[in-house]
Amino acid sequence: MTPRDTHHSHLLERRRFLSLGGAFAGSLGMAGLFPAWARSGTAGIVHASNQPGVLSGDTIALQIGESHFATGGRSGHAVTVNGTLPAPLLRLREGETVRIAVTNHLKEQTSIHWHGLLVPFHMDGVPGVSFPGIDPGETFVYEFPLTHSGTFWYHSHSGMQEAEGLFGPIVIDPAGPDTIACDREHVLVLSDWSPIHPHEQMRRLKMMGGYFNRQRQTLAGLLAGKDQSLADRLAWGKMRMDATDISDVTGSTYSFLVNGHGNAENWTGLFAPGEKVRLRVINASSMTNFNFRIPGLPLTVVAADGNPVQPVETDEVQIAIAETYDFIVEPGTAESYGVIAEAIDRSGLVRATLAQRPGLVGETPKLRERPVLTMRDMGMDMSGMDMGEGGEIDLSKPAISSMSGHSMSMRDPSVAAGVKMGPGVATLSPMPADRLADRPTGLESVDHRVLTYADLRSRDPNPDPRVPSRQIDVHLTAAMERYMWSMDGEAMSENPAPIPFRLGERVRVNLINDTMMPHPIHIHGHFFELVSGEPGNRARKHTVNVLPGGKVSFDLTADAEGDWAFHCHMLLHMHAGMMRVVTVRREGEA
Ligand SMILES: [Cu+2]
Repeated sequence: MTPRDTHHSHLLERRRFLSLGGAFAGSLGMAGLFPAWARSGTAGIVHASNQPGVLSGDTIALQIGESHFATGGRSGHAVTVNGTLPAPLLRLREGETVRIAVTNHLKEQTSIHWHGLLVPFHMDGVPGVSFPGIDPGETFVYEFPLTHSGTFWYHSHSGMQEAEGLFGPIVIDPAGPDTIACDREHVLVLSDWSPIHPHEQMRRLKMMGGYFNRQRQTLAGLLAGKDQSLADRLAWGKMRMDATDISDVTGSTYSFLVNGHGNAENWTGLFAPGEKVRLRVINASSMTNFNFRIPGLPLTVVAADGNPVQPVETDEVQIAIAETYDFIVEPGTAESYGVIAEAIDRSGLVRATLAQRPGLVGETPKLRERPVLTMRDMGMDMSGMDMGEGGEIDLSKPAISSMSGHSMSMRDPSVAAGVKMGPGVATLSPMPADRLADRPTGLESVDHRVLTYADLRSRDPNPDPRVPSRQIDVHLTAAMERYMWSMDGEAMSENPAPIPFRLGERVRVNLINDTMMPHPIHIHGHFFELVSGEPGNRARKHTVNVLPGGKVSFDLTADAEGDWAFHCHMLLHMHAGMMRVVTVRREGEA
């Protein structure tokens, strides 16, 4: 590039900026829309900062209101905190107590839940479970001690406000020096945003389960040898399932965003050559699990759901809704890298950029082939079965008949004693496999390293070494065609009995996915240990993505008295009923 060219491109960049400024001037103004850490070209977040959009100290005020939001040519209504999407970063310190006054300027009730923070249950922010909610015009003051450090987030637990933009990051610094060393930090909040109101999305999905799925298999595709074999396809068709139903609401509806920026806005985080950069990545989407990667740059995972893990290097991580991961990356002397968050159904991606200076655009790979589900995703564990000659399944025959001698009914109640059978339970996984060591959906055969849950080992020893005294099964159930989602066959609206825990008891919870979608299951008020590998340093999380047809076990110490929400973090699934209340009571109390 000649100096003249450089000058020219600067002019272009400046003109682009001015025209963007013009486009937004009528609504909110660009600067007003994003907190400083979320603006493109940010140098990152720094400790004890007074950056605009970072709220610190022991007294914080959040104003919840309506704003206009625009990205990539789509625009519409948003629910925001202090006028921004994402909401301001709360940067707090372990060991301190914080008071957060939340004022509701909406015409409907609101609430804020502090996702992953261990707080007293009446400060947990779930209307109807932990407190009454915040009515229009009211202010509710949350007050709680900060008992642990890490990367977390906050979001509304009322209506569909989370999908409309009410989410923001929380960084809690350790009381002592941070043991995860780095030269610079960025926060990346991943989200999905649609100008179609979530209630309208729900209405359309109820009418037709696959409404937003524009990737259905075609006869032409099958004849051309793409997708599943015809036999598989027929077997699936008979069961009224669609192997491309990976996500309910897809890129045809959503704009995928990094810190509120789509591809055109290209959120850029800066680095200097040779630096170790910590990326605090939060999936604040309402319905999108993301595959996260930085092509050409290995990711060293150093924390999951806020808790430090033994560093593990990988190339790609599926970040389920509501999970957070901290990565260390070392970009060296390269000028820029593309940061890619691809929706797991491959209906779209968002690219942000890590760069030495603003104005560069990271490499953007093409969307990869859409994933197609397999028999394992239907809850059929083939590993222990006699498959006949050569141990292979005969795919020329319909799946069910090729497995003679085994009960392969997809709705046999004897495999799920605790499930209330009814129209809301279309299928039960006949042989759910523990899938913690499986690569997640769609990443089974990519030709680089992929993180699995089994790779995660806690850096610090688990606090409660006891073996669980009992175990419970919780089935994730659905009738996808009718858009009915439940736990153990009962939707939350049917008022199911809460799941009771005794204060202090240690329980193993087996989550069994009887559907063909992954469900990110979240429990409030507790961390749990994933049952994978030797005990002692198991990964401690607040959310776990249960792969289709599979199962996940976790051990939990019920050490937080009160009532807690326990639910799928796909917002529309939670609203349809995949939720329970968990009660933690002292011995002898009802
Ligand atoms: Cu779900």
